[in-house]
Amino acid sequence: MELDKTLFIENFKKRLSQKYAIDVSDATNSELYDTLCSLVKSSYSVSWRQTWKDYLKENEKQVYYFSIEFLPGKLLKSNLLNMGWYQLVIDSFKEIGIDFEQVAAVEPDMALGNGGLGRLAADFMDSLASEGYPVNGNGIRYRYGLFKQRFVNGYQVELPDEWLKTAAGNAWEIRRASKAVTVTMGGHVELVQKNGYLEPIYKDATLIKAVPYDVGMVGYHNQHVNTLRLWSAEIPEAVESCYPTIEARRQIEDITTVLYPDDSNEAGRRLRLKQEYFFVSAGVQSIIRHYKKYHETIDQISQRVAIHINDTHPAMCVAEFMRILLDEEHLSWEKAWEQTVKTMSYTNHTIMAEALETWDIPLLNEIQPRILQIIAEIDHRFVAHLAGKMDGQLIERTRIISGGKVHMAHLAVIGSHSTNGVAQLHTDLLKSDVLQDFYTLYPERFNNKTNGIALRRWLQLANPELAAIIDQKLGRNWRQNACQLQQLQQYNTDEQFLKKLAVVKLHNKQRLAKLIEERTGVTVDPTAIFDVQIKRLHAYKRQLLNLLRIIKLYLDLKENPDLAIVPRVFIFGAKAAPSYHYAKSIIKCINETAALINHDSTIQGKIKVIFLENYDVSLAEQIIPAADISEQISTASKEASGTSNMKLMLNGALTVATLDGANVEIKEQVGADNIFMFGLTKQEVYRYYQDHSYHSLDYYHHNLVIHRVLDALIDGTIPNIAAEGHEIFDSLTYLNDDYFVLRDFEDYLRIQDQVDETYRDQKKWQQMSLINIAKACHFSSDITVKKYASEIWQVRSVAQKGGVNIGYPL
Ligand code: NBG
Repeated sequence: MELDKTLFIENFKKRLSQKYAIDVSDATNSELYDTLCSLVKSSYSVSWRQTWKDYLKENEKQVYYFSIEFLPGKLLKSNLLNMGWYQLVIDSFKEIGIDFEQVAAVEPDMALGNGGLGRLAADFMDSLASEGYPVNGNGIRYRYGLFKQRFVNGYQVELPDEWLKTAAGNAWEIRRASKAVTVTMGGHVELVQKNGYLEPIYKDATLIKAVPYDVGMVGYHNQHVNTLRLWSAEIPEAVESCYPTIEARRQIEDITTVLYPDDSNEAGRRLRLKQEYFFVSAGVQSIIRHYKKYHETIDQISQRVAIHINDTHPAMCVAEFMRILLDEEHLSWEKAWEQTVKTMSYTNHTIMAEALETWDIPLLNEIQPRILQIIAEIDHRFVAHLAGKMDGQLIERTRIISGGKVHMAHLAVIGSHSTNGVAQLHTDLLKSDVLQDFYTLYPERFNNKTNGIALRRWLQLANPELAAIIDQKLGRNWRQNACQLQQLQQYNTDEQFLKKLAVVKLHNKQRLAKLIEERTGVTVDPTAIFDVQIKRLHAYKRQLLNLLRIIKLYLDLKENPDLAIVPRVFIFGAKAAPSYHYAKSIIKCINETAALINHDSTIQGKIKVIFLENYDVSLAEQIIPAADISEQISTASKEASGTSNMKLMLNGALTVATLDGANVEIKEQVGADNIFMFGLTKQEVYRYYQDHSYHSLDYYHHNLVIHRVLDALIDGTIPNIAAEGHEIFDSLTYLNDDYFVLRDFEDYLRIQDQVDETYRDQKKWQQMSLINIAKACHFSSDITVKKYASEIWQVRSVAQKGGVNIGYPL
C-alpha cells in the first residue's frame, strides 16, 4: 500500500493501541519506540520473506560472512532511511506531537564488536543488502556487548553493557527455535572403521543447543532484506536435568554471555576458543542442513555456497566444514578438501602479532578433539605435499601446527582460495612480510580489498544538513550511487557553496559543543579547530603523539600567553582493553592533562582537551560531522586500513596522516595538497627494525623540546600521574619507544603548524574540505562489497535498484 502521512499515523495509532491499549498522549518513549519498530518490522518482513523465496527460486549461490564481531550501533534510523520512511516518520510524529529524536534515543547501541573490524562487518551488511547480494551474516548474540566506559578520577572503569535488558531490548531480532542445531564440545573422540570410512565416536562430550536469532538487514530502496544470524548458547531440553544449579547452567550459557574485549588470561582464552568453535559449528551445520534440503548431492556444494572467514576467529570453519563432509557426508578426503578450499575465503585485518591467533594444542584438544585431529591431518598432508618440492624451512614456517601451537592464520590461508588485506599497503605487507612464505606458495590467492564505509549512515544519517546542501547541487541520485559525489569538485570555486559548507560545519560543531558541555561541563568555542582522534586506544595508534603535542602547546602558552595560535579543541574518544595496562595509563594521562588545561584560565581558553566517555557508534555519529581535523597518526605499517579516516573525510574533515593503511589511498585520491602528511614511511620503519639504529633516548637527551615535554610527565607539571607518567616516560626513553613517537614528533609539530596556517585561510580550507567530501565516494562500502562479490565469492546481485520509488509498503 502506498505510504502517506495520514495512513502512517492511522496505522501507528492502531498498532499502539493494540500493543499497549493506550493513546499517543499517554505513551512513554519506550512504548512509542517499540510500536514504531513493530510497524517497521512488519513492513520489511514481507520483503525479507520474498528475498529468501527469490534466492530459492533462482537457486542463488549464498555467501555466509562469519565474523565474531558485528557492530551495527542503532538500527532504527538506518532501517527507516533504507525503507524510504525516514522523513515521513519525522513529519508524522511531529503532527501528532511526538519528538522523533527522543523516541530514537531509546534504542540501545548493538555493540557486539570492539572497533573497526566489527563496524566494517556492519557496514558491509548494509551495503550487501543495498546492492542486492545474497549474503548473510553469521555471528554471536552476546548477552553483554562491549563494556560501558566510565571515567573515575581520570581512570577508565568498565561497566557491563546489558543491552538486552534495557526497556527497548533488541526489537529487531527474531528467535528461531525451530532452526536450532546442536554443537558438540569437549570429551574424547575415537575413530572406528565402519563400512569403509572412519566413524568418530564421542565420549563424555558436552552438547550445546545453538539457537539462532535473526536480524533483518534492510537494503536501500530495493525491498531486499538479508539476514544477520546471531547464535545463542542454551542447554538442550533432553539434558536439562544434568544442569541442576545456576552455576552448572552457566558453564553452557556463558559461552555467549560476553564479547571479549581481550584474551590475555587463560580462563578468558578457553572461553574465547569455545565461542569461536560454537558459532563456527552452529553456522556451518545450518548452512549444510539448508543446502541439503534443496540439493541431492553435496560434492559440488562450493558452486552454491561461499563462506567468508573474517579475520582468524572463524578459521575453524575450514576444519568444521571438513568434519561434516567427511564424518557425516562420507566424502573422500580429497573431494572434501577440494570443496572446502573452493568454498572458503579469508580476510586478514592486522599484522600485529598478538592478533594473529594461535592456540595451544592441549587446549584445542580439550575443546574439540575431532577438530584438532582434522587440523593435524590437514597439516600432515600440507607438509607431505610440499616435501621435496619446497625449501624445508619454508615448510616449517608455514605449517599449521608447530612449536606446540595451532596457527589459525595458516589454517585460514591454506584452507581457502582467497586471502585479502584491507588496504593496498597492508596487502603489500602481507605479501612481502607477514604472510610472505604463503605468497611464495600461493601467489594467485592473494588480493587486496580496500575497506569502505556506508555513506548512508556516515553522511545521510549522521550529517543531514550536509546531505541537504549536496542535494541542492547534485539532485538526489548520489544517494543511490555514491560515485556521483565526485561531481562536487566542480563547485570548488563556488564561493556561495563553500560558505554553505562552512555554515553546516559550524552548526555541527555547535551541536557537539552542546553535547560536550552537557557531558563534561566544559565550554568549548565552536569557532576553534575541532581536532578529533577517535578509535580504540592502542600504543600503535599513537594517541600519545597527540598528547605530547598538547603538552608542548600548553607549556608554550604558559610561557607566552599571547602566542598566536588558532584556538583548538582536542577531542578524544577511545576505549582501552580492560587488561591493557599501558593503554589505560595513556587514558589517565590524557584525562589529567585535560583537567589541568581546561581549568587554567591563564591560557585564555586557547586550547581545550575533551575526552568523551564511552566512545561507541552513536557517539561517533555525533563527533564525526563536527570534526575539522582527523588524526590518523599510527606508526607506518601498523594500521591495516583504518575506517574512521574515511568517515571523517566524508564529513569534510582534513586528515593529518602518516603513510599508513588507507591513508595512502586517501592521499592518492585527494592529492598531496589536500591532506597533511608527515612521519616515517613503512620502509624507514622497517630499516630501523633491521639495523637497530633507533635510540629514542638520544631524542630525549638532545632535543630540548622533547626533553621539556617528557619531563612534564614526571616532574609534577601534570598532577596525579606519578605512576602513569613514569610508565610512559620510561616506555619512550629507556624502553626505546616501540612506536617511534619521539622520532615522528618534530615532523608532527611541523605539519600541525601548517594546519594552523591553512585554517587561517578559510576559503582554502573549505576548498580542501570539499575535495575530501567529493573523493570520499571512492571509499563507499557499496563499491568494496561489489569487488568481494565478483572477485572472491562469484555471486551476482539479484535485487533491482528501484530508486526512491521502491520504498517499503505499510
Ligand atoms: C582492524 C584494523 C583496522 C581496520 C579494521 C577493519 C582488527 C583485528 N583489525 O586498521 O586494526 O580498519 O580491522 O579492517 O580489529
